[in-house]
Amino acid sequence: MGKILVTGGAGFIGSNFVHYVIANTDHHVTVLDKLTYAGNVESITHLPGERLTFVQGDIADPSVVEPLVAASDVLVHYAAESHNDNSLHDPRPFLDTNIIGTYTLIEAARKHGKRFHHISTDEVYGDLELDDPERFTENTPYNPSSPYSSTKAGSDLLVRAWVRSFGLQATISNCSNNYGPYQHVEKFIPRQITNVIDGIRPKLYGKGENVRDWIHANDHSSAVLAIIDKGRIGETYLIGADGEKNNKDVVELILSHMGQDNDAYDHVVDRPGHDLRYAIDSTKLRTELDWKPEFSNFEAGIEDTIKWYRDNEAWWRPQKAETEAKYKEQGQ
Ligand code: NAD
Ligand code: TDX
Repeated sequence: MGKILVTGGAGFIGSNFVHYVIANTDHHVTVLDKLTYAGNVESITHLPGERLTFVQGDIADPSVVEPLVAASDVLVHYAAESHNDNSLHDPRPFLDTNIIGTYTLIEAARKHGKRFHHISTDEVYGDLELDDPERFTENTPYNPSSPYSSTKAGSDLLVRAWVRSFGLQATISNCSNNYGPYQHVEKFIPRQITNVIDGIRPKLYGKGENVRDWIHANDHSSAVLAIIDKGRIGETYLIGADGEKNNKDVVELILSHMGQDNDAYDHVVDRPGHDLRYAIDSTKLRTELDWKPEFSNFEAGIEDTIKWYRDNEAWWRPQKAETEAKYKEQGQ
C-alpha cells in the first residue's frame, strides 16, 4: 500500500482512522481536510511528523486534489458534511462536499488509476420498524430520508457508476453509528456527556425510542483496513458490531456512569423525518474478510468515552457554547 491519502482526516472517524493506521501499519498518511467547523487539526497534530502530512484544502477543488491523488497509492474518502440536523437547516454544503467533492476525487482517481475506498453510512437504506426481524444487507434498496443521507446515497451511486463505466478500482463501505474519542459535541453521545459535565440536562429527541446500531470508531477503522487489503473491487461491505440500543437507554447509561439520576434528562422537539431504527447485518464482511469487532462491550466503551471527554475538555470546549446556542434556537 505505502502512501494513503485520507480525506476528512481531521474529523471524528477520519482522525481515529489516522491514529489506527499509524499505530498498526507502516503506511505514510497524507490528510486532506478543509477544516470546516467539524474539523480539528489538534486531533492529529501530536502524531509522529515523519508518518503524517497535513494539507488544508477542499476536496471539491481539482487543483488541490489532483497532485495529492497523483502522489498517493490509495485514497480513503471520509470527508463529508456529516450532521443530519445541519442538513435540515442548510442543505447546500452537503451537495457541494458530499456530491461534487466525491465526484472530484473519483475523477482524479480514475485519471491516475488509483485505488479508491469510499466511506458511507447505513442511512442510505432509510430506516426499519422497531420490530422488523430483518436488518440492512448489501442488497437492501436505497431509500434515504434526510438531505444528508440522500447526498451520501448519491455519492455511493457515483462511485458504483465509475466502477462500472470507467473501471474505477473502488470499494464502498456503509457503517452504522460510531462512538469514541474526537467526536464533535453536536453529535448525540458527546453532546450528552459534555452537557452533564456542564450541569445541563441531556436532550432526547421525541420519545427517545429511536434505535441506533453503535460501533466503536476503532472497529470501523479495522474493518476499512481489511477492505482495503482484501476487499473485492466493485463490492460494497456493510460494517456493524451488533450494537443496537435505543436513545433513551444510551442517555440513561451515560447518566448512571456520570453519577446522575437515570431520569435527569429532558424530552425536546423531535427531528423532522427522524429515522426510527438502523440495524446492520455484517455477515459478508465477517465471512469474506474474516473481520470481527474488538469492542463488544458497549458499556465499557461508553465509560472510556466519558473519561476521554472529561480528560480532554480543551479539545471540545471551544465548540460547546456555539453548538448549544444553535440547538436552543431549534428548540432542541
Ligand atoms: P465529521 O463531520 O466529524 O468530519 C468530517 C471531516 O471532513 C471534517 O474534518 C471536515 O473538516 C472535513 N470536510 C468537510 N468538508 C470538506 C471538504 N469540502 N473538503 C475537505 N474536507 C472536508 O464526520 P465523521 O462523523 O467523522 O464522518 C466521516 C465519514 O464517515 C463521513 O463520510 C460520514 O458520512 C461517514 N459515516 C459516519 C458515521 C458516524 O457515525 N459519524 C457513520 C457511518 C459513516
Ligand atoms: O441531542 C440529541 N438528542 C437526540 O435524541 C442529538 C444530537 C441526537 N439525538 C438522537 C437522534 C438520533 O436518533 O440521537 C440519535 C443519534 O443522533 P446523531 O448523533 O445526530 O446521529 P445520526 O443522525 O444517527 O447520524 C450518525 O450516524 C450515521 C452520524 O451523524 C452520521 O454521519 C452517520 O452517517
